[in-house]
Amino acid sequence: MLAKPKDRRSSENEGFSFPPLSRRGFLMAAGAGALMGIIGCTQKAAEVPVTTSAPVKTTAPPKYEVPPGKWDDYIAFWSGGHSGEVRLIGIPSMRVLLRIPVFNFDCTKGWGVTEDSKALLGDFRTGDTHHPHLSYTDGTYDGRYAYVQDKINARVARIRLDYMEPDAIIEVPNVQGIHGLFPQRFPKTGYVFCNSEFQTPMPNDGRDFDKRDKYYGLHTAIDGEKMEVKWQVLTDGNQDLCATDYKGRFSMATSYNSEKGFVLEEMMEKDRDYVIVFNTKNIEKAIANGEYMEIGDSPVPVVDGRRNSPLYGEAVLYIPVPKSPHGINVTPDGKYAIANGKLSPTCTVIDLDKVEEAFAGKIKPEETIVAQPELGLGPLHTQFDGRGNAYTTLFIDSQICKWNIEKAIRQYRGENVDPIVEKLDVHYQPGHCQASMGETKEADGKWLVSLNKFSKDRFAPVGPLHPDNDQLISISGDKMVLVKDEPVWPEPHNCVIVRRDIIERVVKKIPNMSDFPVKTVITVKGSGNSRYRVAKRIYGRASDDERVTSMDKARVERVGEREVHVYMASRAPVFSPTSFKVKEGDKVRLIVTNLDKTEDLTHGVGIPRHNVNFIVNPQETRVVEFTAGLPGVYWYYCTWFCHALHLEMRGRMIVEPR
Ligand code: K7E
Ligand code: CUA
Repeated sequence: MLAKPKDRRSSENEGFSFPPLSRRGFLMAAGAGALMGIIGCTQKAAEVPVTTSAPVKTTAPPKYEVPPGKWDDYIAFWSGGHSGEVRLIGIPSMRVLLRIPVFNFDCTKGWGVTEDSKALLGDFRTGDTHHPHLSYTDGTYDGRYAYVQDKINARVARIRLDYMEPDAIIEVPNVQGIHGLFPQRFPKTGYVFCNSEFQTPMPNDGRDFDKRDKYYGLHTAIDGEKMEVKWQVLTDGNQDLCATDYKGRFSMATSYNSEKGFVLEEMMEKDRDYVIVFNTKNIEKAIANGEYMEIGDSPVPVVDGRRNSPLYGEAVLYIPVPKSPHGINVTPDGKYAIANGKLSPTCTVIDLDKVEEAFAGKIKPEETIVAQPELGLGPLHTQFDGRGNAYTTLFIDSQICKWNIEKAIRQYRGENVDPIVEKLDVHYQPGHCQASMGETKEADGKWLVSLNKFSKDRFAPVGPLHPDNDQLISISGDKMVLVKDEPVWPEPHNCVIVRRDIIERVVKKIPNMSDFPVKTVITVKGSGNSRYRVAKRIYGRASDDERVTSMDKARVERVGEREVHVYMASRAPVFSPTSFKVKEGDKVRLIVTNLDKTEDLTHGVGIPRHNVNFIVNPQETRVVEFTAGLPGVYWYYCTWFCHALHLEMRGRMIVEPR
């Protein structure tokens, strides 16, 4: 396995340099003022000619209001940032339709209260979601699942789209800072790939903590159907954002810390970082040939994708790009991957067929680059309208830059063309932007949302914490038109905008008795910091002894000296039983079945002083366990306004002295 590196493997030599930048150059060169911009100041550079939404007097704003009673054309999946949740938002109205607790504790639903959700969550009650993406078949959404990562605890969750609830949460071994996540787009998902933004010693067991060169990142492939960690690839440098191609050949990561720096200055030392491309087939082949290692006592096969690895050039390729790239996005026609410069004012356009040639050893990694348009300060993420245009957020310039991809390629070849079509001011400092169906081959070029990190003075003041500002922009005409500001609870990073019909055809309006989370299968592998936990929920039909099938079958069963099972039913506006007795210190297992069959007829159960608060949708059964507290009467009541007599929907838990 120790072959001599082939020519192509050493191609990213230090001598390679980029064409000189004509205008403002790298941020570092632009000085401390520009750098301040990155850390939140609104310093604006005024040298680039700008068109804004202001002069567009002739274009009537497109219709974006959704009248009362009408539905949105799109349902978008929004990340919730450090709230740890995922939100569903209608586009173009931007109405919030649903919040899906994922990694967080949520007392609206009782996420982290019910036994099924506790089993999924494991030890952690906090998360940081950045990148929600849906499962694909043949390059577009198939309506099965959404996936989202948790940066804090290096986890990936899957949400069932028929049920709009997480049904699996898995930890990723030996990594920290799961940031970029992207599902395989072709032929289907398939793999869900995710990146470790932080590098750690491998294994991370307290040795080597001070040795910079011993820190690595791991690119992880998860089986998105079975929710199992399949393999990992060890890389030099960190991995930030993630993308996949439309032919099932590659996954990709931007790497901004190839320096392996611990602190900011070290991370920004070099003028060049990388897009790391992972060749799925060749990695699978290497694993089949036994060319892998294991880290710590995690059983996951790890392929060596470092630059001095014999597998370099086969399993992985490092494409040099300017300083500290951030987002990576693939055009809907599948031809190009676009790496966003962040500290460079450019985007780098990589031809994915040429990447295949580079893997075949025919060309060098840098020869896969076919354009590098200079767009403005702080390019972070790019989107597409399906008509050949790209839309790049400029964080520091606080703009969306619309540019033409083919023109950028011609310019790179030396033609005198300007790829920039238009720039639109946004307010302020956008991270991601997302176009309707923009992450699929069906990008339809109707709407673009700019997810701005700062709202500044756009909304009435409400205290030191400001909302973010997500702005809706019409991109269906020749000009971009800003149509709406929407304050959002901090802080979403990204969203994907999905056609409504894709969701409408799968989502359940009323579950049935077989939609009960009957059990959660938990597997724990490895140990120490290589330990990882996989929790998968199985839905099915609860047996008749596990729930209540009619109001008169509600019952209380003492199953031991210190344990009581309470089988409760709800039908608006009553609970059955209307009271039950337990003893101080009893472990109480409360099983509640909502017998109502009407759409919308959810009930809630709250018990004072016992941390019990959860909902049960029509026909569902949910289970909560708690310990009975001090002797006394505790009124349990319905928390969900379900009926004219909702306030009367309550009963007494009587705790007797032991
Ligand atoms: Cu740019 Cu986490 Cu997608 Cu935020 S990342 S912006
Ligand atoms: Cu049941 Cu309110």
